Amino acid sequence: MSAPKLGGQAVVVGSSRRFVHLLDKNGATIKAQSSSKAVDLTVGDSVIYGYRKEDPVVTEILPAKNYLARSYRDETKKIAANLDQLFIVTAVGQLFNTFFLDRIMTVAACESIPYTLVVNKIDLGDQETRILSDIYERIGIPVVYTSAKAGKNIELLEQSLRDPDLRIVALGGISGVGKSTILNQLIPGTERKTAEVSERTGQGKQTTTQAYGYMYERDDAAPLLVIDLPGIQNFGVQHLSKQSVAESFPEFIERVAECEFDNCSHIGEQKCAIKDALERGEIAPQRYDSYVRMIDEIEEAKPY
Ligand SMILES: Nc1nc2c(ncn2[C@@H]2O[C@H](COP(=O)(O)OP(=O)(O)O)[C@@H](O)[C@H]2O)c(=O)[nH]1
Ligand SMILES: [Mg+2]
Ligand SMILES: [Zn+2]
Repeated sequence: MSAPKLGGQAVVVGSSRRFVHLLDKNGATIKAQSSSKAVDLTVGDSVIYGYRKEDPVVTEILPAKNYLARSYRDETKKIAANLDQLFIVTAVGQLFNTFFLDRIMTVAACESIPYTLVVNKIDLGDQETRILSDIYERIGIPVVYTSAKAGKNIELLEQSLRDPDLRIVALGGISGVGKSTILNQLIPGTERKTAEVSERTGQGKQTTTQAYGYMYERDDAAPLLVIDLPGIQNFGVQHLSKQSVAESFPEFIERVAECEFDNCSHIGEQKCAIKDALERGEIAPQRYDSYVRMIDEIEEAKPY
């Protein structure tokens, strides 16, 4: 009889109906049984696993420093855990959806997850998109322009991934903006892997329906986990407080001290620095609309 196998600490990189896919400290993949403990696991979670006879099982979930989550109906759904950086991917043209971008930025900011906006498909021409992306540059959000198809400026992303403090990053955005194409530029072969995973879970091969993490090898630092997030269209924010939504807008924070009331909602009040700045054209109307829509959604969910 062979010696009993030892477990240890690992990171969740994906899950299917019966298994959770883990990555141990040496970068080895472990296919663990889904136990009752593993039910609420999120990609990016750190876990302790052990062996039940020969089979790896998750025995403990370690506390996460953050969760990227969204509201869906009355539930809060976790999407990824322990993110050190979120690359919010968009594309030139119709896919540049400011409502979506502002929502995912708010959700990230509320969990203190730093984010970067990636404007992809610049090979298609980006004149009109520049007007929109400038809005984000002006309020201090880092913006990177790429063409994953032409391999353009991917090195700028690679450069930011070299930061040794990064352990887990994610690519988020609506379907079709080029997340998987970017990922495949960063880590060649992930397209194939996505297909293999999908086969196992019995889901469609083309669309990424679940988050999945891939190892990115770095010369001078520990390997980095890059999570490809599913192309979520509707980022519900009902789980957030109105206060934290307002605080997630950098262009609001620098002006709120000038509002007449400390608890100004920046919507109905007469003397409001945010509305004044909007009027003067210093705050983008798209951003203000996003804010009002999020506040409305929270008030509809909690009408008291
Ligand atoms: N023109 C152009 N097309 C791209 C670029 N990046 C991705 N695409 C295409 O956009 C479509 C969606 O890409 P995909 O990576 O699957 O997007 P995802 O849904 O965000 O993962 C595919 O047909 C890609 O070939 C790009 O930089 N330029
Ligand atoms: Mg994809
Ligand atoms: Zn105000």
